[in-house]
Amino acid sequence: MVLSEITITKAIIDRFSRKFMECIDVDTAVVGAGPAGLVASYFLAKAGRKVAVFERKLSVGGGMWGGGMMFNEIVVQEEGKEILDLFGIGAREYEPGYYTADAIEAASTICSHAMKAGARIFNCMSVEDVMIREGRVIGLVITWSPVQMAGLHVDPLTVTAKNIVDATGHDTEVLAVIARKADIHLFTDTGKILGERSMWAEKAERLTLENTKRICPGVYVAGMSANAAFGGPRMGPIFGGMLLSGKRVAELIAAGR
Ligand code: 48F
Repeated sequence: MVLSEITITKAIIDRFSRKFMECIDVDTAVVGAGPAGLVASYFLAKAGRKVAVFERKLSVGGGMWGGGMMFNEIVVQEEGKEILDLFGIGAREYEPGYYTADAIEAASTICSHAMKAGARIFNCMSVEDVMIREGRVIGLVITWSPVQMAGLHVDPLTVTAKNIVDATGHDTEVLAVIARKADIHLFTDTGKILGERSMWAEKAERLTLENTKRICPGVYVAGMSANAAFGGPRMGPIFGGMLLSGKRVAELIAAGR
């Protein structure tokens, strides 16, 4: 068989276009393919929801690959270990209640499970704005990340979603654009983003779960974004809260809460 470059080109454009077309109106759009976003997309897809994940970077996994300060091991406490076990990620007890896992195994395995469950992930796509109708966020405005990076003057495209998950980590990027551009009152004490506080692992891990919730009509927060939105502290390279937050947000969406 003689390989044709044109067939290769057509195959990629054709397959990608179909995949993308299937995701321009979804049940849930997850912004950010870090640990919280990936776990959320796994559970949502598993529950039969049509879910698309938009990730700014070329790679998925967010802050997980680098473990702590690029020592590529993560720590997970007892509560979060159930998620590692579910995905078959090797966890070793370090001291009672503290487990470690290889950061590369964790990130790649969670991503693989999310995709095999049916989630679709679009890397190199950045969410730069939202669409709002009658006080509810109904969709995302997306562009290619390299367009943003190069500062090119190119108009974006849009996707609609019944539910949006801001899993963008420390910068709460979806909420930030809502706060900047819309009159929507967030379900926080002030109605605005409260902002992340300094490192306190114990408190932060607990609060991550509490703060995982609907933050305005159409939008949920998960992972570090949830803590930053509700004024919780950061926690550093312990990941149980991130994993459980992804599961929690999927449960809330499935229950319509
Ligand atoms: O930062 P990230 O890993 O968020 P997370 O899932 O987990 C936080 C931990 O990694 C760590 C921690 C300890 O547990 O505190 O920081 O809450 O992943 C967020 C992802 O969102 C992407 C970003 O590139 C990253 O991969 N992202 C951020 N803004 C956008 C975005 C955007 N506007 N559009 C698309 N993707």
